[in-house]
Amino acid sequence: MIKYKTLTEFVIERQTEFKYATGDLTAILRDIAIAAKVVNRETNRAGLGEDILGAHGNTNVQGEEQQKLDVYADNAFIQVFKSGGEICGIGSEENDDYMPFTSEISKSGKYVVLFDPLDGSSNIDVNVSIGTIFSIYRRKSETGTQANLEDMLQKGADQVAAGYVIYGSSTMLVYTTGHGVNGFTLEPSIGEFCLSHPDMQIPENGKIYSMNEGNIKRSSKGVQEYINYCQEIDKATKRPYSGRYIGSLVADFHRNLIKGGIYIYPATDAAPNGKLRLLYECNPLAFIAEQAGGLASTGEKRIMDIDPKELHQRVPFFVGSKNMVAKAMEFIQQHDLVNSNN
Ligand code: AHM
Ligand code: MG
Repeated sequence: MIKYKTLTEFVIERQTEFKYATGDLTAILRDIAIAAKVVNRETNRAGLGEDILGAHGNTNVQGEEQQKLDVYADNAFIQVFKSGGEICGIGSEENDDYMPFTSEISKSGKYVVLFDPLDGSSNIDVNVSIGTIFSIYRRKSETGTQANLEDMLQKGADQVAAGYVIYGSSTMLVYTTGHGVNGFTLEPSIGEFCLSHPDMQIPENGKIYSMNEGNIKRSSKGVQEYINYCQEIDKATKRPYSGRYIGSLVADFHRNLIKGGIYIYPATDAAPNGKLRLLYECNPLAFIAEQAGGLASTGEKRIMDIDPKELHQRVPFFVGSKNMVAKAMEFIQQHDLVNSNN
């Protein structure tokens, strides 16, 4: 019989790497894994019923149509965080405001979670991979009180853990606590996430670029020139690179993490700060990218150094292989920033 190492066994084995109370992280990741399995079960049967598939009828705070599974996943994660006792409040991409938990046990929780319950949810109806992204911080407010906005608006550099779940051809949970990145695949026959991708490293160079090129004419000169560069023929640098864009951030990020590549969601005329949210999407993936040896930038600034000003703040996002992101930043520097500084 093959002996798998389960997520829980792994976290317990490595819990001294987590500088706060041992056991806390184990409990939080256990809760995330439970909610992920529930969401996984629903996404797997998404084609089967009108109760799951399609639009919910509401729009979220960003004006985007919510899918039924968005709402389902949001509730599933909130439920486990509420009852776990380690989390004192959450911020979710699907909710207008952050949510402090009011029970005594939750008020004694030392952590907050910022998350996107179901990213790429416009892909559900067409059976394309989607994901959950999460970011965990120590609270700033006093233990025993209700969580406040300051607990939520923390720099990415202050994350104590972050990760994502990809509901793909298999379901995986990938996380970091700042000591490398490890990936676990859900073994459906035993219902456990098992270590399958230890110590994940993103190749320094890659051959894949991922951007919605439908936006290219609305993008800055620097972005246009970088995409031109990706498409040029040059044997020495193995160009042209392959264009791969699923339109599901977790799936695009996960592929590039394994194979090497760059994902770009730039500022455009229509979306001057880009589309992706700093707290729910960019910070957690930036933490993972850096821990795997990659980079994450707005094109100008390290993502994890940004001081968030609001919950649903958006930022341009360049993430992936170190040398590819550095190259893209050279183009931005040369064509966009130099001009804007004059
Ligand atoms: P969502 O959080 O509403 O699902 O939006 C985020 C998604 C990402 O998964 C994906 O990379 C991007 O939006 C795709 O946007 P676009 O269709 O503009 O390329
Ligand atoms: Mg999202």
